[in-house]
Amino acid sequence: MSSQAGAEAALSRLLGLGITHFVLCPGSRSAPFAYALRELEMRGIITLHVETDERVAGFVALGLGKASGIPAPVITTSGSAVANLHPATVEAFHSGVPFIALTADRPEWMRGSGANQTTNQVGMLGPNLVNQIDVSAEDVVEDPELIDRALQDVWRGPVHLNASFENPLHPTEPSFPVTPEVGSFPAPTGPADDLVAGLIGFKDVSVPVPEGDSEPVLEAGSDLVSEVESGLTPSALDNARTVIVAGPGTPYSEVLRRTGHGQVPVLAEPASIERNYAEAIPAARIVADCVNDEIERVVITGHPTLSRPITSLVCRTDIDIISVTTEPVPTDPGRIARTAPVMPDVPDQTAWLKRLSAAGQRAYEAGRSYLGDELDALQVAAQVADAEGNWFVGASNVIRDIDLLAGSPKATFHANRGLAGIDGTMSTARGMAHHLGPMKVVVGDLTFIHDLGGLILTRGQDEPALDIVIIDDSGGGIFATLEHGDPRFSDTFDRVFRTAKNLDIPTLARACGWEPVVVTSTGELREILAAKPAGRVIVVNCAQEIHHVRQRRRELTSIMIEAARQELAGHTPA
Ligand SMILES: Cc1ncc(C[n+]2csc(CCOP(=O)(O)OP(=O)(O)O)c2C)c(N)n1
Repeated sequence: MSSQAGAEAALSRLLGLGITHFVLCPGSRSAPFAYALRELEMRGIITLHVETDERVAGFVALGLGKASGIPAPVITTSGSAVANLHPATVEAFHSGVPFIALTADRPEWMRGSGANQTTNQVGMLGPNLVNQIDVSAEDVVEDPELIDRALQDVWRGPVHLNASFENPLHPTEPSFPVTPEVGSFPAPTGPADDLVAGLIGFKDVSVPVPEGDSEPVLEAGSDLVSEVESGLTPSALDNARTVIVAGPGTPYSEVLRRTGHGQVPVLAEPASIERNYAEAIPAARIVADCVNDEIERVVITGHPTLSRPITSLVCRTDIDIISVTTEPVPTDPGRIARTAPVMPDVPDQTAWLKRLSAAGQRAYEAGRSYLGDELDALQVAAQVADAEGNWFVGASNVIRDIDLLAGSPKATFHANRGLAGIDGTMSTARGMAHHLGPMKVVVGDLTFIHDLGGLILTRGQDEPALDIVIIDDSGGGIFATLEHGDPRFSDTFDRVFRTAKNLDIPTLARACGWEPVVVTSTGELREILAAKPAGRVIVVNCAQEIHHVRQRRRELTSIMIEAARQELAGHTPA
């Protein structure tokens, strides 16, 4: 059953209930709703409101419901986006305003696996709800009236409809072959008994805890468990060709450091401490792609989620995957890993490490020479990758570009990668700066807009110096790198994915007490990035044709893959 069919069936039911205002926030998992809503907007059937910050979107929806008595569903992607609906949900609950949180989720089988942007959304807005349901696209197609049943009491407060979607998330057939009918919103049925009694009809929906999630899957008494847990014998693992895949997560790094490990290649994301280790492979995701067949064991540490090649590597079922974890949700998107409480010692694999390092270095050099002097999002990422000091990096393209373009970084990169939200980025950096000292932040324009409140400083309060670099490519460039950027979806792309804003950032920055700087050349960028943080908002105008940058990213990746392959071909396998 396609996700498209599920989204269209759900929206048809909402139209049937006389609901015609919808508030949409851009995202990837929610794409089936976005395409369907855009289609309904183009056919003149609904009024669509597009917002960036889900907290704002929640309140816009609250206002629509409050004024009309008819709920305006607010649609978000998965992850922390959903949590941002909480303030409006509790207000709707306590003021009895019709409100629908329509949130997209990962399929049930991915939940609890530590996969990107995957969390427990079911129950996240409760208990301040009159009802909540958790359905798949298939459920809705089979029984569309379950939407009506779930919304029976929506006239008196908020309902959470959590809908899970499988890939593909873009349309694969014509949308709405039969134009849906718009009905009228049913009159309230009168106070329900439980409401009169002061009780809320909250229906308990237990969060499914996937099997094998909480317990390590290594059998007690197995070599690895006993050796790892007791004495950390150096020979805990045999000499199978191993890579350590490292994501952000401090406890894991402590574990790594404590036990030490041999000369083993580390495929590390920028925000993991391991990225600054000598064993970290430049252009790791490119190298992972090229040597995938040669890898015999993967040890996962932290929460790596950034790239498709690494994700598919850690999901391989034909090799040994070990997830080193102390956290409740081990990263194991393939649900196949053995888990271990501390890093097992891996025997020295110096020749293998050299082979991968050489390939990574060659890919890195090829990538950097491809970039040239053009001022675009890739150029900013490359220069940040070469910078020094503490950087807080926004989710979306910039962290992925740094991942691709960093050689041996001198800087320490921080990021909110637990759920890869674009919320609270500058605010988190401000908090960290109180401990770490002056910092720099680099974000896309939507990530900046999402956290505008974080720009406003309280009079008389000490704040460590921060510089905020904004890659202004007029909206969510990342969506152009996905299927949604395909020219056949161009009618829809700008409106519901890219969602560019009319915002004069320098004026806004000045109004909030920051010094605005607009960068228009690669040379200027280099100069300003070398300066110490000083309360600046630095706008890098990267508003070239977004599809041009998409093309450049593709060319960059294939040039880097080609370079790595050449190097590997001239190098004897270890
Ligand atoms: C809180 C939250 N809402 C929505 C998303 C989905 N999302 C991921 S990237 C992105 C767009 C980011 O745009 P921008 O900051 O301009 O960076 P660019 O894509 O141009 O690199 C969105 C909306 C998210 N990750 N987190």
